[in-house]
Formats: sequence, structure tokens, C-alpha cells
Amino acid sequence: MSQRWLALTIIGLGLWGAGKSRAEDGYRLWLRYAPVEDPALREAYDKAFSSIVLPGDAPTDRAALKELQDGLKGYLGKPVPRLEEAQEGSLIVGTPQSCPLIARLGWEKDLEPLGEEGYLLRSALLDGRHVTVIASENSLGCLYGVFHLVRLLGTRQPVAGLSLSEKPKIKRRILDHWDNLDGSIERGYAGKSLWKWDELPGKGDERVTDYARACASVGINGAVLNNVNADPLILTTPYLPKVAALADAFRPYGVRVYLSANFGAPKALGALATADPLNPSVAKWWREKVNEIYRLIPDFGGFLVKANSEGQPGPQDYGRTHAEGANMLAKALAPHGGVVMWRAFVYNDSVDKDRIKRAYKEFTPLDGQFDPNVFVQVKNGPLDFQPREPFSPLFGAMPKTPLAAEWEVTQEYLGQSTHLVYLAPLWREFLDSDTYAKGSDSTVEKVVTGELDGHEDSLVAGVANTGDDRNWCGHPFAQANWYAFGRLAWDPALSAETIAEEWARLTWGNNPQAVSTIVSMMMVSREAFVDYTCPLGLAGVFEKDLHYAPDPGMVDPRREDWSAAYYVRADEKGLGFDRTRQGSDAVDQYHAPLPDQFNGLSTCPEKYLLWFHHVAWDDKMESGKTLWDELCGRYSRGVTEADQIKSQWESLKGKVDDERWQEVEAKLDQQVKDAAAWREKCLGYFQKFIKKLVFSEKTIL
Ligand code: BDP
Repeated sequence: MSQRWLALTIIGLGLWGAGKSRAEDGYRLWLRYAPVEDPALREAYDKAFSSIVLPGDAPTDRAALKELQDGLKGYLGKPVPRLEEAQEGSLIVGTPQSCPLIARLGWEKDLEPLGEEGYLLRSALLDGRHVTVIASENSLGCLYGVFHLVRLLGTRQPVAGLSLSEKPKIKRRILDHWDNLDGSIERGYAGKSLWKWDELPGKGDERVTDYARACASVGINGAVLNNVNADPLILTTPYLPKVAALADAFRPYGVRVYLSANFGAPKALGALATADPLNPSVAKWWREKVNEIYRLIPDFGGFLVKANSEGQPGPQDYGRTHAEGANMLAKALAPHGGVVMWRAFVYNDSVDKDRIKRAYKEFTPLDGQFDPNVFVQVKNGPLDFQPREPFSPLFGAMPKTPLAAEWEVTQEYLGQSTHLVYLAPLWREFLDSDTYAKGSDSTVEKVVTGELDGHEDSLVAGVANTGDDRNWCGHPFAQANWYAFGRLAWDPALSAETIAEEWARLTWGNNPQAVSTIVSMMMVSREAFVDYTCPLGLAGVFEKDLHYAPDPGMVDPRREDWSAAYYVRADEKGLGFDRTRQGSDAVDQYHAPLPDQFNGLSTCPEKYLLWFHHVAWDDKMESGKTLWDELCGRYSRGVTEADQIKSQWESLKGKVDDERWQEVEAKLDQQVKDAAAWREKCLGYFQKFIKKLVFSEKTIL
């Protein structure tokens, strides 16, 4: 080969390599570290971060160093050296113990209240040199500070005069994986499980490290590895080393491992004839099991338990209460610092005719009976992760028990991995809801952070949407929900829009038109989905088992309360579930003034109208239209909004990479088709009940 050809081949290979490493297949999530476009800004960053001083050498320090090196190299296009001594423009990272320079700054008093995960990110003058400092009491806090800094750079923020101090408002920020041991994922729409049980505990899996790294980048510090419908096998001696291997991989990134425990395990695994929590042999079995786990995983987080729910075993099988069951496990975990997350997702139909009232009726009498290391984990709404529900009345009704909030990041009822639906507005609505438990401003947010009732420990869980699809979440925009879960769990006061903008910039680049268009698409998407599936407080409208499309007439022969028709309650008179004092009286599970507000037809917020009321077809809505006309208008608005989201996306062709553009475009195409079909299906079903009246918008069908 001639010299020239050789040179060209090398250049060609280099470009191919570069192109490949820059492939926009979604794998890199929001951690793309794309080059800074604006030369002036790049120069400013270059000057501000000319070297890294990070003396720590613990695994978490090494993770922080790697992140900084990769981040700065990506943004600035060249490696930034690591030095031992600070220079003008050094970035200094560490704890007062690991880094003498930080000790010299004398910031201990400022660091102390920030705890192990908090950090300071400040510009400072050290021996006459301008430096930037990330300081924490702990390496993990430093790592979080590093992720904060690379986020600032990725969103092209100024970095002069930094004076930031952060600490998480919720202590445990956990992804709940509903992953089965055979690799399938319950309600997973992004491929198979990331945990390759057959290969574990063998060689390290880069993907697992990248998972933990992505979690840490948004502050997630825990993962429940397996499905709440738990296979007891995960607790057996052959499986625990596999669990430990994952825990080892997560540890540098501060992600602790938790497991879902099958309450019937001692019996199911054949060790004992009973799983009665008051039986001393059962308690002993769990104590020994827990000890075995902690021998392998010293920082194991604890157990998540779905008990006496949807066929899962539980303490009630032995005439014991949820508290008795939870406390037995809690006592085994307490000496090691572990916790129990006991789910309140129960709906025994002997408790009340209205499914949504049952969890409250079962759990509120138990307030005060749970051990201190038990969380009662409550889904945001009283039904089941619907596109819109009022908050569960359990929030604000169990002041003596720390309540964990459970959100569904995976879009089981919100278009799965086909529809673009940004969930932060849904979670924001939940957090902002006022429970009135201690007068006004007793928000759900304050219940969950522990502030309202003075609980030290706090927890928010999100049912994960990750899988082994190359882009992790199936839909490129579903990544935003993983991102938003972490950001809101860290700071539940953040606005949905702030998070959307951060994510858009980091994930799609900083083109101003692209950013504003993407944010606007995201911000309207949840309301659009509500409109074309279940407006005005409708819920439970989804098809059997799959839960993708609405099917409001569906009757499930297995259970009345698994039937859409049970929730929708369409009849000749009208639509909606009467939960007023004339009906099931669910309104009275809330604190005043909510019961009166929800009870009154004219005072009930329209977004919850059909959740609380059976409304006549010709009743007048706020708009002055009849219910039927309003419904037609809302469904049509949803279809229009889906169309607009697609047009907005189309305006970005060429403004974002083509690879992901095409992928999103194809999904939006399906979303628009679905929206129109779902409007017809729902209105077509409702219309069948309207016998006597003629309405103006009936013709739209
Ligand atoms: C429902 C899901 C089901 C879960 C259940 C739960 O359809 O797959 O097992 O919740 O939360 O939403 O336990």
C-alpha cells in the first residue's frame, strides 16, 4: 500500500471510529458530553477547568475522576490533565480528609449540614489562583457534585462565580425493577432485564456499570432488583452471590441493592410448614436469611414486600395484620440498618365495594403500629398508576408512619414505549396536592420528604422503565422519565419544565429551536394523553391485561374491579363513578375542606369530575357545554395535540441527529393514529348509552 493510501485508510478508519463512537443510538442517554459549539464559551470553560486535582482513590473517587475526564474531554475536545497541585483554573474535588487543599479552605461548618450526599460547588480563590471546588463530607457527595458540574456544562451555563450548595430532600431514591428471574420484565417495554442472572456472578458487565452511573447522575441511590410479584428463589444461596455481584458493581456509584421478598418464602422454599410471622421459627428463618444476605452485601438496603395483594402471600393468610408481618421482617433487618418497604397496594373486595377505598381502610388503623424501620409504600393515586388520579388519601392519614411514594416510571397505562408522554407534570401535580392534614400547605411533598410529621427517613420509589434495548427505555423520550424521576426524587421542588429543559439540552443538544420545541412537546404530552384516553377524571378505562389502549366497555370475568366498565359507569343517565356521600363516600377519606369540595358537583375540580361524580350527559360543564359535548371536545383536543406534537417534531428535522429523529417520528406516527382510534373507541362506546338526546358534536363520529 502506498504511503498516501495508508494515510487515507488511517484517516478513514479514524473517522469511522469517531462516527461510530458518536452514533446517536440513545445509549449515552443524557450523558453525551457533546462538544461546546460556541467558541467563546468553550474558551471560558477551557480556562475555568484547565486541570483536575482529585487526590482521592476510593472506587467512588475514581468514578468521579473518570466522569470529569470524559465530560471535559467531550465538551472541550481535548484531555484535561490531572495534577497533584492546584494551578490557575484547577478543578479541585474531594473531602476535607481526602484532599488537603479542601481542608485548608475551612468549609467544614458549611459541609456538615449537607451530609454524606450533599456537596458544595464553588468558585474560590486559593493562594491567589482562581479555582473551582467540589467539596463534600463523602466521596459520594463529590460524585454527585461532579455530575452537577457536567450538567451545568452540558446545558451551557456560565461557570464563573459559582456558589452552589445541594443536598437531597428525600433520603432513599429508589428504582423498583419488576424484573423476573427468567429475564422478562413485568410491565417492561424496553427489552429484557439488564440483570443477566445466568451469567452472574461471572464477569463484569459494562452495561450494569453504565446503569449505575446513569442512576447516580440524577441522584438515584437504590435499586430493588426483582419484581414485587417475587420469586422466592432470589433469596436462595445460589442466587445471593449474583445479587452481591450486582451490588458490587453499583457500589462505586452509591446505588444500594434492595430485594423484593416473597412473604411466603420460608414455606415456598420448603424450609418450614408455615410463613406465619408470629411463629418463632419463621422469624428465625428470616433473621438467618437476612444475616446471610448481609454477610455478602454489607450495605444491603432491605426488602420490598407485596403482601396479600393480587394473590401474593402475606400475614393475613395467618390472621395477622400487615403491621405484624412488616415488623417481623423489620426486626431481622434492623440490626444491620435495613428497612422494609411494605406496599399498601391492597384491594380486598370484602373491605369495601369501592376498590379505591380499601387500602385506606386497611392501613389507617395500623398507623403507629409499624416498627421505625418500616415504610408503608403507597402508589401516588388510590387506584393504579392511571394517567390522572387524585392523590391517595393515605398521604396525610398516617402521620406516625413514614410513607414512601411509589410512582410508575414505566408507562404501563401511558402509552408504554410507543407514546411520547413526559411524566414529571403528573408527579408534580401529586407532590403539589394539599392533603390539609395539618391545615393548608400540608402538601404531599411535605408528607413524602418527612417534613410534615418529622420523619427522619424518607423514600420515593419509581417502577423502572429500563431494559436491555440499546436505548435503555424503548422510546428515546421515555429516557426523560427516568431522568425526571431521579431529579424530582433529589429535589421534589423542581418544576417539570426546568427538568424537561435540562434533559432536552443534555439529550438532544443546545440548538435553541430544538430545545424550546422539545420542551413544549413534552410539557403538553401528559395532558394530551389524558384528553385522548380518559378526560374529566375518567380512570380504569384500559383494555384487559395489556393496558395499552382504552376499552371503556371491557368487562373482566375474573373480577369486577378489573373491568373498565366498573370504573367508567356509563349508563343512560350519564357517566362516572359516584363517590360522593350519596355514592361510595370516598370523598370523606380526605381532610377538610377536600371532602366538601370533591362532594359538590360545582366545586369538584373538573379534572376529577368523573372520578367523584356520576354526571348526567346533559349537565353543564365550566365551558357551558354539556358533558357529552365537553367529552367530544376533550377527546378531539387530545387528537389535535398529538398531531401538533408530531408537527413540532417534524420542524426539527435536521436540527437533531437523524438517527433518533427517525425513530421518534415513527413512534409519533403511531401515537397520532392511536389517538384518533382511541377517541372513536371511547366516544363510540359512550354514545351507545345516549338514547334520548341529540347533541351538537355527536356528528364527529
Ligand atoms: C399493576 C400492574 C401489575 C403489578 C401491580 C402491582 O398491572 O403488573 O403487579 O400493579 O403494583 O399496575 O403490584
